[in-house]
Amino acid sequence: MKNKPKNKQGNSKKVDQLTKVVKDYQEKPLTTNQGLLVNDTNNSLKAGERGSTLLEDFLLREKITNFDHERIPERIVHARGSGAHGFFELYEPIPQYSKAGIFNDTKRKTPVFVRFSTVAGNKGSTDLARDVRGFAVKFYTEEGTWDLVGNNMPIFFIQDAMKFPDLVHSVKPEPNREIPQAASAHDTFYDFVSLTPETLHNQIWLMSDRAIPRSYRMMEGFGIHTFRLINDKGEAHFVKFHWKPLLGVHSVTWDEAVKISGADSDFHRRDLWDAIEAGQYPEWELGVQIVPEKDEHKFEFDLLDPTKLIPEEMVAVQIIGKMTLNKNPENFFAETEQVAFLPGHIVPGIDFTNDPLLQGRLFSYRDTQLSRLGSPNFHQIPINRPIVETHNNQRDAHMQMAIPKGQTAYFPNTLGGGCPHLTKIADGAFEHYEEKIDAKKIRSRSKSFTDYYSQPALFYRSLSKSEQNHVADAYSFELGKCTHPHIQERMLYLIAQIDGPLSKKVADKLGLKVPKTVNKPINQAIGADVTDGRFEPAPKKNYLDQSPALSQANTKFDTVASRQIAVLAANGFSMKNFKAIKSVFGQDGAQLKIVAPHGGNIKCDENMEHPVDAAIMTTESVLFDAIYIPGGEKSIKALLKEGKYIKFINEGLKHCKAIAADGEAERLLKETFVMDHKNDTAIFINGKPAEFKKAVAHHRNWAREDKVKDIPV
Ligand code: HDD
Repeated sequence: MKNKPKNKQGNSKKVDQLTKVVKDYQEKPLTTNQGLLVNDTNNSLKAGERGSTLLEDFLLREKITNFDHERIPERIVHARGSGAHGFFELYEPIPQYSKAGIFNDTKRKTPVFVRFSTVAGNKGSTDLARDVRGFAVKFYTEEGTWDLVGNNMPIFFIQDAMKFPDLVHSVKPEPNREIPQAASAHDTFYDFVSLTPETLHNQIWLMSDRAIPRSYRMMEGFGIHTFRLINDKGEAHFVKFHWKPLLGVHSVTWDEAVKISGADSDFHRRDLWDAIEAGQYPEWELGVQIVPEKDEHKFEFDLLDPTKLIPEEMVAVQIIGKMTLNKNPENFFAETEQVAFLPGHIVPGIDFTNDPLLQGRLFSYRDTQLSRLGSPNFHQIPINRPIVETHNNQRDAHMQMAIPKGQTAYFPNTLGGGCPHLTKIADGAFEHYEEKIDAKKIRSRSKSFTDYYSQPALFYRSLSKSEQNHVADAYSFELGKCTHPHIQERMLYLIAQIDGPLSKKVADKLGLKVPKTVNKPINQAIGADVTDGRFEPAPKKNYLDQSPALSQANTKFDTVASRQIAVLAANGFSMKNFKAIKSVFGQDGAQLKIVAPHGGNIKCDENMEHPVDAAIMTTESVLFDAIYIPGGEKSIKALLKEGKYIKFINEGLKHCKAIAADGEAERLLKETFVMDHKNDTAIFINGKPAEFKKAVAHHRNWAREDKVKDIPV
């Protein structure tokens, strides 16, 4: 299925459209909003030098008014995010499934704008919170805009949009004291989660490494809901969308996440920006899982239930195209903040299903843009404009940017020549899929949605040993932050339904016992979705022993592209050693960064000057993927004088990173715990640069983790 196009760059139609409204301020005079030239923007107009300020001062009023209104409401969820432009290319047409132009024309380079985000934190919160990551893609297609508004986890917490405000209110800072920021580790979240067992699947993903990614560029993306693809005969297939990063799926440790939040809370935002500026364009392949309509009921779970995934081992992911992000925004506010994603934005060839979460989302996103962006004309903001022309009779409202011409703003009309006119479906108009519905109006939930335990258990079973340990640690941390034992116990009971030993492990850390039976309050809680108890959880099933695709241990480990390698060096470092490493890593896009005792330049032992990338006082080991220490007697002596280098190396060791050292660098290692782990497969003392490179591509040596628990950093 793969006929991969070359990664051609260049401006997309969307970027060309945006370029027309980009304002360049270089060599331009300062003016007012009305175009008056200004000669003083430092002093207000006063009655006398020390006198009171005059109301007449329109320059002051304009400047201050604008400033007073600079902020718009932040997104109620996903407030903190980062975006980039790029394009999507199709490998091979899929007309048998969809008539969408984007899925049929391999010559197209469909422009995209992507926004990644955390969910719970405010706009200024840390990138490294334990959280789901938003993965929202706006495709500017020739047939109109399609938004695929997904996350980096393939399932969601709740099954019905009706519960979204409750979910969000429980995870957000508690309303009486606005604590904690960007964290799920608190009573209200676990109070809600433990009373709402449908959340358990997404909850265990939240405890996994997926919730602390190494980079936005190293996460998968998922459309989550089952959507429909419609072909030109009007036939439908169910579909789930997957984004697979070409760099593989990688995460940091929780200890690192906490420390990165202090050292650089913009870590993911900076990483995305820097990679694009460096020409290391992030890429994802788009995959589809296709299920024929006739197979809708063939699964052990309901395809309309957004808390369930279709294991890739049951329905393969077919890779159909690739997305490349190749341009940073010109202005954060105008583009990343004002971009508005709506799951309701679809194009002919793509349609919805009756997933009750999706159905509610179709209302919520348009509604929220009205308060966020202030007008139903938000589609006229440059980043939100489709690349095709729009004409309709919605001509007024706040901030109309165009001048709609003509006497008529209604349909049908004769006075406007019948325009804007309708288009036949055969000529490309959108047509809803004709789904047969014969139903009673009912406020309830399908019984087929009551299996809360099978898939969290499948997920946990599919993880590697170290991933499982991380889940246990994360539960222990999060529940350890809860102050009410009844909430902790309710959670332990539910975790035990997923996996007994896991719950026991967490209970031991909390100093509690796993409740053996469900007492009445818990029973009622589990049935709390409806009062008559019809929704008792279904017994746990095992329809698949393991799904290897769910474990990050089975991701790609074949590249060092854009990996950050700290080179610990001072004046007199060995050029020969450094050159050997550089020649192995350089051509594959790894970033070797000199971390020296001071800023400016340092000299190597061949007396050449080298720019320092970071002074040790400004950086931390958690900001790097690996550590290299070239020899050079003078250099090592200087490093030995700075205690922070020892901490730097010990931390790298504890976080299971690859470490290489040559020549005199061994003396520095003797001051660290590295010498106790000389036989570790990712530690190289006077080793081969090519082997070090392989270890860096492998991301982490998780097998080390249990052996370095005693290192006190
Ligand atoms: Fe949502 C934003 C993803 C369920 C209501 N959501 C938002 C964003 C992402 C998601 C990535 C940020 C978009 C951006 O970068 O601007 N949301 C999801 C996913 C869901 C989901 C994958 C389940 C599968 N969301 C969901 C429900 C509701 C909302 C059930 C309401 C009933 N989401 C919103 C919102 C936001 C939003 C309040 C806040 C800002 C915005 O829409 O534009 O309307």
